[in-house]
Amino acid sequence: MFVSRSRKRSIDWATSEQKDPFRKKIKDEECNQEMVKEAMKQEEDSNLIEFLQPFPWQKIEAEGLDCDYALLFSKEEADHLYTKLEEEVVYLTGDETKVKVFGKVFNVPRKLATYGDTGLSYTYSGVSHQASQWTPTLKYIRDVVTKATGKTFNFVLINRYKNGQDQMGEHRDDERELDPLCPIASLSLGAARDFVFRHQEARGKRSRRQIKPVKLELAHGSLLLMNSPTNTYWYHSLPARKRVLTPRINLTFRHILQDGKK
Ligand SMILES: O=C(O)CCC(=O)C(=O)O
Repeated sequence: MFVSRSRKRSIDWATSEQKDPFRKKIKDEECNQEMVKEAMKQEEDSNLIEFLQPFPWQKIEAEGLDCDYALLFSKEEADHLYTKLEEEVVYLTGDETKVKVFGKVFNVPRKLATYGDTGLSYTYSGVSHQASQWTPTLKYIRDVVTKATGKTFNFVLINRYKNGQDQMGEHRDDERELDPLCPIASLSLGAARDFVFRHQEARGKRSRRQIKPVKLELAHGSLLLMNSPTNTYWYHSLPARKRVLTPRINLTFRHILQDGKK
């Protein structure tokens, strides 16, 4: 897989067995196993440190809104992951591509796919989606996101926008099955797109309060963490943008509670 950030360590395997092949063999094998374990642990630790350090997180805060944003992947890595996802991800078809809003059924203006741990499903805008098994690239990205955040995720919702005409309307990710303590980790690949948060009391013409929307541009290779309680108070959307001519893939990693348990 694509592990350009990890440093490879080498171990000197030879030595003692060559010097005394019979009497020391078993002892040396035990010793080698210890060395392998230690080397693997060091490799894991060094990967973790490298993933935690290279990118500065940017804090985005407002009343009831708490997000973190960082460039997780370099352009080269992000290009590679985008290409792999284009090969691997199978998007939903038929009724599963529809959403129900106030009892009416609409086609979604983008493509959707759902992957995750076996047996998980997620009800999104009134339609339930079964998780397909993680692909190698999705697993890799999930693990990098886990290393960067210290959180574990068992599900990913994938949205593919063919160009700026595809979009996502205002909504909150506040479904009952989502673990409220786990942030939603949103990874973007492809065309940069505007992303808008709007406070629930500042929506519409007759809104009760005047709270400025929070606007960001989600870049290629970026990760946005929506921490609690953001999705309680703020709606988010990905508005249409005519000037955007190329596709974008967005992955929102989530932690779904199985039978109401973490
Ligand atoms: O594509 C995006 O950045 C928006 C995704 C989103 O809002 C969602 O999955 O709930």
